Amino acid sequence: MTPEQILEIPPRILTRQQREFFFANGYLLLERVLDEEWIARLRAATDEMIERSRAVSKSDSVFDLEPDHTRDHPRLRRVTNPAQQHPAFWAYCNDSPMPDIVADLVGPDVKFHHSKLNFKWKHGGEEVKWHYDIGFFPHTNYSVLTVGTYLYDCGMEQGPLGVIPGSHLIDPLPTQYSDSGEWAGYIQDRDLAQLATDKAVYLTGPAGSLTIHHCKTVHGSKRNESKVSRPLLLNTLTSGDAFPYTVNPIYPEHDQQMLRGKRPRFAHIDPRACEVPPDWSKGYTSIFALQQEAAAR
Ligand SMILES: O=C(O)CCC(=O)C(=O)O
Repeated sequence: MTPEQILEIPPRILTRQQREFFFANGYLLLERVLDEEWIARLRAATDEMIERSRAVSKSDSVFDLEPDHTRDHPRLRRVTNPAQQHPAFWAYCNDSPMPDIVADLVGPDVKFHHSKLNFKWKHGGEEVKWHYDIGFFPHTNYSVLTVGTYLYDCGMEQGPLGVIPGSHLIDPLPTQYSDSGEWAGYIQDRDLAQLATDKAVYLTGPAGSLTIHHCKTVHGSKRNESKVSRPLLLNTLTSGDAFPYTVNPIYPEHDQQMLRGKRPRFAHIDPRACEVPPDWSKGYTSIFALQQEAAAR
């Protein structure tokens, strides 16, 4: 569906102004929209995941670990597919206001693509370089977005998500391959000049706030040198009529499950081309690992 068609449908939660802001700017910050019960449930599930990580000493398909992670001092970069690691994260995708908010932005048929729980641990949690998501998982159209959920207060010191307003309207966006033709997973320095990085907006907010970014919005985040870790739960959802045409890098068991509405019988095909990623069926680690490897090369 196009933004115009979506706006014709009465909203469930968002105001018309919020919906229009998202379509014009490619992001939205919704402060404190989750109630205490959801925050407590997601925090408890996160704590359980951290406990489980103590038994792991090397990154695997669930835990992406910082190099100095230990049993006594866990340091996680990411939990991959939290929605299949703990029922609370999957319940959040189905039973919370989050998918209804997404329906106001992609239309009534809302589909799950994947989830991840990014940490940015205290005292040095890593930077995420400027990139856009749709290059990791191209779809037949761009009605694809990611909802970030702050489980704790996130200020400037914790490395909040930063977005470049309006970058989702740039076509084509710069490549995410390096000059030597290898996948980098971020925009090369020389191309950053065409983007208004000086106008980046950093989405800080109290616990229970949501950040929403469009799949073409250029975004990234700085290191967290503070004394407080920054868990950020990310869920990528799509319009029902957006179908991926490359392998889902992290093979979630809930991939393509409808969260709201029904599965459309036809794909909506947007003619704007999207650069495709490498063949993820040959392996994928995480954006942190991939960006660090590419920068080291
Ligand atoms: O964790 C962050 O700050 C950003 C993560 C991100 O952009 C991603 O995982 O694609």
